[in-house]
Amino acid sequence: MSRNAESTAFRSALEVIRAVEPRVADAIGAELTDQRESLKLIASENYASPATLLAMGNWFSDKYAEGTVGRRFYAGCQNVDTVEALAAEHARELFGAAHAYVQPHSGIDANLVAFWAVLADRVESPALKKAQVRQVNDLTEADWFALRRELGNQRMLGMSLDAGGHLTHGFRPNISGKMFDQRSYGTDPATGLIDYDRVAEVAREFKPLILVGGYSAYPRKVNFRILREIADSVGATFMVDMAHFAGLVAGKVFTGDFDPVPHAHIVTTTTHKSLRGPRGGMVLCQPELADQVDRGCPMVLGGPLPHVMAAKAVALAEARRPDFADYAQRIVDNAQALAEGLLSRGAKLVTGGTDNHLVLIDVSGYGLTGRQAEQALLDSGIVTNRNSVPQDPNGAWYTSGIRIGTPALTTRGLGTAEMDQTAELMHTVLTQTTAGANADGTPSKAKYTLDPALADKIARQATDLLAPFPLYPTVDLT
Ligand code: DSN
Repeated sequence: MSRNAESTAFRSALEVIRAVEPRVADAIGAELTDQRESLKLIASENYASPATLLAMGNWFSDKYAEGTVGRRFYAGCQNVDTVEALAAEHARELFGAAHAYVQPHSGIDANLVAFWAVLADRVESPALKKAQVRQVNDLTEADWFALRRELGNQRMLGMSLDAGGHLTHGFRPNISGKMFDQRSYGTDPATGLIDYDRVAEVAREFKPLILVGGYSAYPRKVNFRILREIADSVGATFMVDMAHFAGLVAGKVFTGDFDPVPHAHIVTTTTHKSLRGPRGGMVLCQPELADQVDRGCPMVLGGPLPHVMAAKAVALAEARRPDFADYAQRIVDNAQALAEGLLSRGAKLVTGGTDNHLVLIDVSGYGLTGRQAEQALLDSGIVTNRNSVPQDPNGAWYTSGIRIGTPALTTRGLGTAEMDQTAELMHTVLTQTTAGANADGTPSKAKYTLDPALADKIARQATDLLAPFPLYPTVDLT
C-alpha cells in the first residue's frame, strides 16, 4: 500500500472529524504522536495495521446483527454475514479449529461465552433432558430453581493470580469468581514453573467442572497435552485462554504439546495482543460445544460489533500470510534477547528467562516496588506495567514486578541488538532509582527518587533507539 493512499485515508478521516469536534481529531493525532515516541513494552499491546484500523471506521458500526451468520434476529444482515463468515473462516484455518465464534467484544467476554457454553452443555442440557423439556422456559418453577442453584454451584481450577493467571479465571473481584467455586494451582517456588504433578493433585482433590490453562504473566511455555490429560482424569472440561500468546500459536512458534487448539475443548483469545488485530475477543471450540458457543449473544454479549468483526477478518487474513510466522518468531527472539540483556546486567527474572513474548522482572532486587519501578521507567520514556510476582509480599496494587513484552516493538522492526540497548536503558533507570520514605520515616511503596536530568537523558536515548523504526511509516498526517 502506498504512503499516499494510507496518509490520504487517515488525513481525510481526521478532516471530517475535525469539522465536528476538533478536540477529538486533535486527541487522535496526539495519540499517534505519543505511540510513535514511546518505547512500548506493555506485553499485551501492539500496533494493528492501517488496513485493520480502517476496517473499523465505517457504517458497519451502525448495524445490529444479533444471531449468527444466516440466522439473525434483524433483517438486512447480508453484509455482516459476509464479514463474520470471513473472520470465522480465517480463524478456523489459521488455528486449525473446528469452530470459531468471532463476536466477543473482549477477552473477558470471550471467557464468559466459554464458561456459559460449558455450563449449558454440562449442567443445563442434562437438566432439560431429565425434565423432558426442550428449553428453560418449559421447566416448572421448582425445576428452574433447582437448575439455577446447580449452575451457581460449579467448580473451576485455574492458575493463581500471582503465578501469572488472569482475574477472569475465577477470582473473586471478577464475575467468574462470583459464578464459580474456585481453586488455584501455582508454580513451584524454587523454579517458578508450573508443577504439573501438583496441578493433578489439586484437580483430584477438587474435581473441577472446568480446568483453565493460560496466563497473562507467565513467561514460559505451557504443556497443554499434560493439562488435557489431567482434565480428562477428573472429568473436567479443558479450557485455554490464549489471549496473550495467540500470535505465537498463529505463527507456529508454539506447536505440538504447546499449541492449545488440538488439546483443549474450548479456547478463548483476544484479537489485539500478539495477534496484532483490532481490540476484541474470539472463541474456538470442538464441534460438540459449537451450538452453545454460538449462543454467546444474547446470552452474555450485547449485539455484535460488525465493524470490529470486519477488522478481525482483515487482521486474521494478515496472520495467515507467511511473514506472520517470521514476525511471531522475532517476538520470541526479542523477548529472549531482552531477558538475556537484563540478566547479564544483574536483573532477577521470574523463572530466570522466557520462552514466549514476555519477561517478568522481580524489581525487589533493586530495592523497589513494581509501582516505583513502573513510574521511574515511565519518567524515562519506557512504558511498562507493574505486575505481581509469585508469593508477592506487596500485593496486587504495589507489586514487586515489572512485566514487559516485545510484540509492539517487534512490529516496529526492532531486533535483538535494540533489545540489548533497551535492557541497558532499563538497567540504568532501575539501578539509579531509590525508594522513598513516608512522612513518618517508614518505607514508602510509591515514592521514589530519580534524577530528572538522567530520566530526560534516558528518554532521549529511547527516542533515538526508536528513530530508525518509524511507527506507521506509510502514514503522514502533516
Ligand atoms: N489487560 C490484559 C493484560 O494486560 O494482560 C489482560 O486482561
